[in-house]
Amino acid sequence: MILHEYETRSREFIEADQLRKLTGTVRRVYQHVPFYRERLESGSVCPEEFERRPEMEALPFTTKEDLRSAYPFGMLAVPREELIRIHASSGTSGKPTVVGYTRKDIDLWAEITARAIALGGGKPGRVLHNAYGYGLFTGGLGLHYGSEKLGMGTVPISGGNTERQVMLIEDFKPEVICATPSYALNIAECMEGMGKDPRETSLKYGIFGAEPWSEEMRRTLEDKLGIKACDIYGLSEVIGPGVASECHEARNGLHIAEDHFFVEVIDPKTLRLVPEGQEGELVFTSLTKEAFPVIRYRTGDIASITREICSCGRTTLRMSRVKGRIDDMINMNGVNVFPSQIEHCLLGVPELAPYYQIQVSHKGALKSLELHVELNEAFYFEQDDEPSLIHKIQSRLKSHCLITVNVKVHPPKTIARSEGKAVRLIHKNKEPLIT
Ligand code: DLL
Repeated sequence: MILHEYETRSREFIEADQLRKLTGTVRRVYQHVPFYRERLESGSVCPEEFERRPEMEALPFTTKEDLRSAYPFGMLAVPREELIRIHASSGTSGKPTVVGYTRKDIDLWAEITARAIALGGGKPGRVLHNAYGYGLFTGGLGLHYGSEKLGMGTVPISGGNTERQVMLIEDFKPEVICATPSYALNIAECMEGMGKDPRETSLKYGIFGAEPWSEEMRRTLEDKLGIKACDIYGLSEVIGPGVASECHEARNGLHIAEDHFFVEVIDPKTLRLVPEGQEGELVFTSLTKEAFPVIRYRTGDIASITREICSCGRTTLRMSRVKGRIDDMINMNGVNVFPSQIEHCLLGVPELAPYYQIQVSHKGALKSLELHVELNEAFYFEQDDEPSLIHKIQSRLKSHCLITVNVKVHPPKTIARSEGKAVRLIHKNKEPLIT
């Protein structure tokens, strides 16, 4: 097991270290980012005051909207000339969120992702097949630098051209694959289509993230590919992949890189902290970033955290897998449900392949949910069986998620496959939100 010294420090050490770094971040943003200076002053918090009484609740939140209104470089804490990398996170509409990195930021990000890869089973000398997209998205380059830093033979294949991916996996014999879970599934299916057994490759570990996925999807991927699958989390606004990642020993929650990020979990309605173990919105403050520090960034992602020490021996705080984004929560007649919960129900149905799409139709205040599922090619199925299959799916969703849905069954291989982040939730006829 490769352990970074920080990962087994005592909680007292970690918390004192975070506090020291936090006061540094507050001082820096106050001096260099007009947005934060204004926000801190309007809340009557100056860096000296925060140092005397370091109360997180006194600090302002930062939202995606705040970052968008500073487009492109308004949130930088260093002169633009000091950036050596610029990434952007694509929004659903309008301008993207732009994030910048100094040389020091890139070095520390490489260290963070190297640690994440080591947690997930990577080792110097092994080969890593990196199928996250390269480009403005932070997945490809983020994992790439970490893999090189760890000393792995890095294959910068990016996403797409799946048959070629299969050929290179066969020829280069990587032990580790990095991809979104939905793309990893696509690669496994492509192998099967080419008459190869995905369990027979050299792959031993998968490091999957960038989109919500369920425990059932983990089981499916582990079974199909004959690997151990770990979750990796991150977001461009905070740094990119590597903010938190699972260890392959326990695969039970994601270790947060607490030497670089301070985490809080809040109730998204009241904005108050929720007790440890309770689900809420993840909020991150960066502790060491130079170019693009963030204070209490509201991620929109729902998860919980625990201080319980992991069976791998690491002491760093762990977050649960992300259940989904608040924006993707579907409210059906007062019941809230996330696509990952629907996935949980569907993947346990043997007649179905692990591909689905959820369509929400809006007619005024009325909402209806249509679930598109795909038949498992390997399962013998007759047209007459369809009503009982639909009934089975509906009862599972009723009992697990308390919702009623319309189900449409599609023939094998007809639901769109993903090459990056899967689009599983589609809103039809949604009226524009008035803000
Ligand atoms: O998705 C960074 C990343 C790349 C993470 C590769 C992991 C692996 P963004 O494009 O800015 O950055 O999207 C960030 O994706 O707020 C979550 O909603 C979602 N997300 C990221 N990782 C996970 C995960 C990258 N493991 C947004 N589970 C985040 C669930 C995830 N959702």
